[in-house]
Amino acid sequence: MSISDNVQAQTITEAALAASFPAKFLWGSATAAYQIEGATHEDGRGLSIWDQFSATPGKINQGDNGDIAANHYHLVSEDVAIMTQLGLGAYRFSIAWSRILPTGRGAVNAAGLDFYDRLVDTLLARGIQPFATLYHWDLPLALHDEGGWLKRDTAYAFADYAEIVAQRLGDRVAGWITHNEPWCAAYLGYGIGVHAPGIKDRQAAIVAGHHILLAHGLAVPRLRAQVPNAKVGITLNFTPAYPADNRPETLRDTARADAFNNLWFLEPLYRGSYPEHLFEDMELAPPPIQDGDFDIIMAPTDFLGVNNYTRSLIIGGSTPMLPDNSTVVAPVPGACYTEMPWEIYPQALRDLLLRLHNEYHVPALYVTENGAAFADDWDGMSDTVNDPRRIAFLQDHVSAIAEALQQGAPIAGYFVWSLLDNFEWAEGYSKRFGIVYVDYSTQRRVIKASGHWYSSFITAYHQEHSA
Ligand code: GCO
Repeated sequence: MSISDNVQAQTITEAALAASFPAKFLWGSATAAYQIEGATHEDGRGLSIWDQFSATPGKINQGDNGDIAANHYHLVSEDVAIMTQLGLGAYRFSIAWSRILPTGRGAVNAAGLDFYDRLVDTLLARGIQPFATLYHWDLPLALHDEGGWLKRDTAYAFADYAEIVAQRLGDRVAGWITHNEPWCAAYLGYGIGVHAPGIKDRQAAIVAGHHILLAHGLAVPRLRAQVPNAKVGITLNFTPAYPADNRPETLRDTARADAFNNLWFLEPLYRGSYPEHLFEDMELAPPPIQDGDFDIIMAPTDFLGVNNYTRSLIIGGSTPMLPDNSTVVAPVPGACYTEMPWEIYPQALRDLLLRLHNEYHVPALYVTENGAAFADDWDGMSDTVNDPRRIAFLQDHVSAIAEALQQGAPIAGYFVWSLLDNFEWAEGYSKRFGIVYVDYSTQRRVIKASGHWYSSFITAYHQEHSA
């Protein structure tokens, strides 16, 4: 049963939906190192900014941290077996920089590389394509102590690290994602301090963002030099902004929210400049841009990773618009929300994919994250967890992707966020995004009904395509 009436395709059957996807479309799921691995003090791993941030009182809900998380570091075989059972064709994970280079640069920790090497081999042995994200927010603490993303040098350290990983994992990785959601790393981490490293300085966010983009651009040729056929991309988060009415101030504020939330990182990558007026509207100065930076940042890539969970509905306020969602109408009358609480609006994903195709001519698109947090409850005995709202969410978003595909968007794969319930950053373990439930007291995994739904959908897809 669908709870959203925003997507027209709801009424077509699951088989027809599956059939509407092209051959070789990848059905996957995604995770990130700090959110699932645990083992933060094992096998030579260095500390990251998330270890420090989580250990700071008051930063994380309930004082949670990633020390144990979903214990994936130790349960990796079991977790890959679950992926196999689900029938996943791809798995997006992230590599913890400080496992590879405990102080961010210099001596390589062989045990760290070994862990990901084994993971990649195990995936390939099960026919699951590995997609590796090199940076999902866990900057080595030693680099932070030298200034972190506020320092240009960190971008060069990142490119060295990327090369080391590529040397080892080489052409076994199907897709390389340099950075995950630079917007979050920069703005949430440096601008408003709700994520590590907890700095509250909006000007610093602009600087950090520029150096993250630079890091991406420097890493792309280094990856290609190691792996000539590498498929390289970056993942951005998007919250499409819609106007709540047609008043000029609403349209103006919607455009501003769009520039801030969606274009800040997209435009430098694809157009070689920051959105016009972005920094002015934020009442901030541009970052320190050196000659040639945009040429580096615009290094051609093979795909764009798209993370999308919700939209924002903007109403032009009488108060000056601050580009921080402060004019978002909430709640939207009649809308459904996830636990985050984010409005469920699948049409935003369709519109977004079409926009990236039509306006930015992105060569290929992967939806590298899409999913929902709900308050899932396991009774401690059953062999599944009922999560009908997550099933509806996934169905509706898959339908939205099908529509974008039909209208020409070059979408090559879909990764559900997330495989496992995990450490949801400042929210700690209170928000469950998994299609697999994790009972944190025993580390037992229980495939939720949404996991079973996804699995049967993937089976239907293969049946439709083998005919
Ligand atoms: C994100 C992160 C994930 C989050 C997810 C839900 O990229 O924001 O990649 O780590 O857990 O988005 O908030």
